Amino acid sequence: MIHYTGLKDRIEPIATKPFDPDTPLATINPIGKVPTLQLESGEYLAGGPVIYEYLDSLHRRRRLYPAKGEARFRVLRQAWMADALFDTFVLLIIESWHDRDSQRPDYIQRCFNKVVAILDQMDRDIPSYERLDIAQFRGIGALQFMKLKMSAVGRDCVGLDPTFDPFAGRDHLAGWYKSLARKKMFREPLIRME
Ligand SMILES: N[C@@H](CCC(=O)N[C@@H](CS)C(=O)NCC(=O)O)C(=O)O
Repeated sequence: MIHYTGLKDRIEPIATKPFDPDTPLATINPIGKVPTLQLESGEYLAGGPVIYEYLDSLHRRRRLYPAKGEARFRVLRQAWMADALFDTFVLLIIESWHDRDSQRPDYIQRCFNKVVAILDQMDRDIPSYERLDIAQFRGIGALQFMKLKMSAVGRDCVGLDPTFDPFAGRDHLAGWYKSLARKKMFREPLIRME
């Protein structure tokens, strides 16, 4: 989104490890979560939904958030689904940090069922996607994150399949992802995720 909005030179990316107790993040945002955006005024904004809408108010290209009406709330719901994919996958990552003996298989399965349900919903939504909007940006981001982490999470979490392919059997999702993810603006994250 930063590339789309042309704001790259106005934002300084700072890599941080939010779960590291020594992260200075909490001195800016008391709940210590990424994403956090510190403004020149010293004020801060926190959370993807808030930060992305703020950034969308700063550029001169076509807005990624529809201003009003049905389109706005459809896109907000789709963006929220994409966010939920990211959030649910983070829960699995956290669970994968426990020894296998102390993991909760029911909880892992519950989270993974949600991941599958979100992928199915995205697959159903895609035929009605129109021009590039915030839901599509968030969807690509969540899927890139999932692709990056799936094999490790699948290997380390009891009951998951590390070879799970989010695109298998989801032709709309696969086609849409393939056509967008190769675009330059989606291939150049501001901060490389590990
Ligand atoms: N969907 C949320 C994600 C926020 C989130 O869960 N961030 C995690 C990423 S790992 C975090 O910073 N966790 C640190 C913590 O919970 O202390 C958003 O866009 O704001």
